[in-house]
Amino acid sequence: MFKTKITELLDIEYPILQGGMAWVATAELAAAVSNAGGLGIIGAGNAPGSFVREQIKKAKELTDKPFGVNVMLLSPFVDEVMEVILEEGVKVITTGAGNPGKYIPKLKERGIKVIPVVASVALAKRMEDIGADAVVAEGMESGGHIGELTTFALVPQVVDAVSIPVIAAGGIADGRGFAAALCLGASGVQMGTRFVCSTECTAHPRYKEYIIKAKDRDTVVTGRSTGHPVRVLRNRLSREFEKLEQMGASKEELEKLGEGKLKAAVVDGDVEYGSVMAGQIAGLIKDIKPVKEIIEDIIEEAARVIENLNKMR
Ligand code: TUI
Repeated sequence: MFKTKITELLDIEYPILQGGMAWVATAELAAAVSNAGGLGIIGAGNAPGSFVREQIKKAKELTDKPFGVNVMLLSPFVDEVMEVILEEGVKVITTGAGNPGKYIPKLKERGIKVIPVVASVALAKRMEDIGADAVVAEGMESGGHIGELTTFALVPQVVDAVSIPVIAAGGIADGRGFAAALCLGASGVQMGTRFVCSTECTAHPRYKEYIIKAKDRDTVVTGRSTGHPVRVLRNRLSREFEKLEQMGASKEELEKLGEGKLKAAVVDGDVEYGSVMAGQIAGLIKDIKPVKEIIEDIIEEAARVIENLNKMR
């Protein structure tokens, strides 16, 4: 029922990608998503090439299915991570937080599928022009580094502007969101926060619980003044960040405050003074369940929702 250009392009069963979240999207989570019929994606984040190589090797042991790597373009290790991706024969990459243009020719030459995450029509078109296989159109409902537009406004505009398949991201965590994304013209979805709250996700239990406890208005965007806005769940760190930003703190001061804080939250479970990146849809997520169940529930609910569309009107 949900065969799309994305299931075909990536040779997967369901058009569901797992966001390549730094520290959170480990080989274990990525392999679980791929084994369940989606596309699992290892998050390279700010990690060096050697760490990414280990993760790729581990994922290869855990699944025979295709999986991807997300390259965070603000990382100081982008060049070596790209080298590792070429050497390890990774089949698909996504990129985030920037323009991957200069890397695309070499990746394409080696037959690697390139799917940049974009937050605007202009970047989507540029990516199509230089050979991207698809784009993820990510709305500002997402967790972590975000753009300006909402998913509902961004996705149909990107769909109309490019001919390559579009994957919707931001604010999607159930079958209704999945079906809505398809209605907007997307060929698939990418979800982050929903997969954090999975059994297989290796993030600290307190990180997962903080998402489960979150209500609709519990995320805030910090770092707008630095040019790198980041959506997180409100806590002591976000309040301190906001206070410093209001006082007109320099970019350097703010960056220093943020240093190591994502790891503190994800690995050490410091949900008060760590950076608990999560999307606005956190308020909808009420349980931690196996990846396979998350995906199957979404597909089942979406099928039901679509079938009921005519009856509801
Ligand atoms: O990249 C993400 N989400 C992320 S990256 C990240 S790590 C980080 N930590 C602290 C500060 C900054 C990053 C945490 N979450 N999502 C994909 C995404 N990319 N969302 C928005 C964009 C984006 C925004 C602007 C992509 C390109 C862009 O402009 C580039 C251009 O040249 O126009």
